[in-house]
Amino acid sequence: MGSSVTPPPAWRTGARHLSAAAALLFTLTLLSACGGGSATPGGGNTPGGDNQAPSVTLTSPARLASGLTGPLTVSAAASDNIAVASIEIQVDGQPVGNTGSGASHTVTVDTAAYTPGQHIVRARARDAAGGVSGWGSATVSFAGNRTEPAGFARSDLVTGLGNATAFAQAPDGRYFVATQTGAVRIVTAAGALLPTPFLTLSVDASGERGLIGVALHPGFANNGFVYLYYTTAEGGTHNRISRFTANPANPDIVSVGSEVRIADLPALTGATNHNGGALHFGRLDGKLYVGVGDNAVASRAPDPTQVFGKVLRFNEDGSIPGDNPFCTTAGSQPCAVWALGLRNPYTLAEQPGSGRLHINDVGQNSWEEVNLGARAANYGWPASEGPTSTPGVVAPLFSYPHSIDPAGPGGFVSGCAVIGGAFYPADGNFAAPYRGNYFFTDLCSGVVTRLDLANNNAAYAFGRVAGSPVGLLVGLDGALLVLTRTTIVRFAATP
Ligand SMILES: [Ca+2]
Ligand SMILES: [Ca+2]
Repeated sequence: MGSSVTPPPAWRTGARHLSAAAALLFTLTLLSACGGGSATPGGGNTPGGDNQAPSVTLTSPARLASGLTGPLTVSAAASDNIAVASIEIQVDGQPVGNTGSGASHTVTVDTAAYTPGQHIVRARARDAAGGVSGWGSATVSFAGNRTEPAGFARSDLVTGLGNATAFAQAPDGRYFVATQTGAVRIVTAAGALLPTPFLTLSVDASGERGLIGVALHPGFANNGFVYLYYTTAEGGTHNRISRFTANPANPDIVSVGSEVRIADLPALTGATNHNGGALHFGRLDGKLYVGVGDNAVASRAPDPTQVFGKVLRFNEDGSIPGDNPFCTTAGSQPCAVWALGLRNPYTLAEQPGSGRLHINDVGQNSWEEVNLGARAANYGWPASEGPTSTPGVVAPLFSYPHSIDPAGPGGFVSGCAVIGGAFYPADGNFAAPYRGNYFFTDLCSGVVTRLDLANNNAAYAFGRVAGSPVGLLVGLDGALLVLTRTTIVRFAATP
C-alpha cells in the first residue's frame, strides 16, 4: 500500500470484528486500486487497505430550524473513497432508528417525545474498514408542551416549601431544605414535609440575603454535621458559615447549642445582592468549598486579598488548608481563596468519582456561565462575562445569554440566572446517554438542560419546571430532583 496513514488502533480492532467488513471484503478488494498484498501481519487482510474515512452531510433538518413539531425527517448523505457502509443518526447523543446501510439514510423523529427547547441532530458514516466520519449536525429547537422526555415521569415530591434556597440529601434519604428566612426543613425520602423545622436561625433575609446554602458533612451518617451559609446581623451584617449537629436522640432536630462557627465573612455593603451561597464538600479531598459573591462590588472579584467573588476552600473545622493557591499572610481569611473572578457563584457541583467541579456563575447583563472548577483559576469577572479568549482567563464550558441568540454559543438556551447542578452518575438508572451528563437549570426559564460532556458540552433541553428553580441534585434512588422556591420536582426514568 502506498498510504502512510495509520488508522487509529480502534479502527483496526473494529475492522477485524465488523461483520460488514468481512461481507464487503471481496468487493472492496476488486474496487481498490491497490487491493493486493495488503495483509496486516497477524491481523488478516485490512479491507482494501482503506485508510480514508467517509464524509457525511446532514441534509435535513436545516441548521437552527426552530419550533419544530410533529414527525421530523432527519436525512444524511455520505461519500467515501471506496464505499459507505452505514450511516448512524442520533438525537441528543442517542441513536434513533436503525443504522442505515449505504450512502444515504433517513429516519423519522417524533419531536413530541422531547421536551421543547434545544436539541441536536447528528449523523455519521462508516466504511467497511471501520473508518468513521466526523459528525454532521444541526442544532434545532422543538416546540410542544412536554415537561419531560418520553421514558421519564415528572412529579412533585413535596410542595409547600416556603422560599427554599438550597437542599442536600442525607445518606438515610432525608432532604435538608434551607429556606431564605432561616428555617431548615426536613423532607422524608418519601416526600413528607416534617412540621417542625430542623432549626430556625435569625437571619437578615433582605434581597438575596438569608439562609442560602446547606451541605452535609461526608461523615454525616456518623457525626450528624450540617453546614449552613447564612446572613447574620450580629456584629455588623455579614455572611457566616456554621456547623450544626443533629440531635442523636432525634436526628430531625438540631442539638441545641451545637453551632460551631466555621467562617465569618467580612461585612457586607449596603447591597443585598450577590451573596453566593454554594456549599460543597469535595469528595476527593474532603475540603469545604464555598461560593461567595462579589456583593455588587465587582472590583473585588479578581483581587486575591479579598474573599468576595471567589470560591473559598476550608478544612471542615474552618481552618485553612496550607495548599490553597493565593495565601500571602498565613492565617488570614484570604488564604481560603481557591479560585477568583466570579460574580455570584450560587451553586457548585462535583462529579462522583472524578472530582470534576462545576462552578455556576450568575451573570450580569448578558451571560450565564457553567465553569470548570480549577485551583487558582480566574474566571474573568468583571473584565469579562461569558465567552472570552482573554489570556489567563478561564472561559466557560458553556454559557448562554439573557436573550435568545440561536447562532451564538448558547444556541436556543436562554435565561436570567444559572442554577446548578448535578452530574448524572455512571451507575444511575437513566439510560446510558444521560450518564455522565451535567444537568442545570435557570431561575427564570425553568428549563432543565443537560450538558453532554461526551459531545463537547453540547446542551439539550431535558425537562421543565414551573416556579423558580434554585437547585438540583441526583437522589439516592437515581431520580433527578429540582428544588424550586416551593417544591421539589422529581424526574424519574420509567421502567
Ligand atoms: Ca473509506
Ligand atoms: Ca466568567
